[in-house]
Amino acid sequence: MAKTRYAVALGSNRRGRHGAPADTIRAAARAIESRSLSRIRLTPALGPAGRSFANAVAIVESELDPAELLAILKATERSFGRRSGRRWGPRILDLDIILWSEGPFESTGLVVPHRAFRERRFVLQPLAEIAPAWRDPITGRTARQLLALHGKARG
Ligand code: A4P
Ligand code: MG
Repeated sequence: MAKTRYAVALGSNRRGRHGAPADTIRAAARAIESRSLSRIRLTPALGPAGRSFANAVAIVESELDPAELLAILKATERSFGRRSGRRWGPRILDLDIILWSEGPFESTGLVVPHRAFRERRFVLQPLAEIAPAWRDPITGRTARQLLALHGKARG
């Protein structure tokens, strides 16, 4: 396959072998050979995860399909020390595929675009920063529009 583009969301709310959450995000962006990384923001935890998160979005170019890329992301999470455990639990590193340049993809539990990204400011803000014109293939809205709508929905 020719090179395709991905938007990958990175999150961390526990120290790991690479240091504090923001250092973990920077090291993870290098590990997945991302072309560009948004600013890293500290965001309050959504849900019962507790400690606040460092969050960012990276752009990755790859010939892999989404299922193959997810396998690499999971291996990276493991190499950073994340153990599988409670969903939503504190984690050293969480890597989610948000968007793929080739459109929607679904296979064995993997859903792209990520099901929840339109409701998550901690994803929309960095996404709109590094890829404002990227269009969500489901709603037809750009990242910038989704961020603006999110702001309105929350007043
Ligand atoms: N999966 C399905 N679609 C995708 C996708 N597009 N990208 C499946 C990645 N994975 C996808 O994920 C569980 C399974 O979801 C994967 O094996 C894959 O087959 P996981 O990463 O192992 O588990 P998780 O991270 O606990 O679940 P998930 O759904 O990724 O959690 P969330 O929804 O990401 O929530 N608050 C702030 N402020 N910032 C955060 O980053 N993150 C969470 C985690 C909660 N609160 C947060 C943040
Ligand atoms: Mg995840």
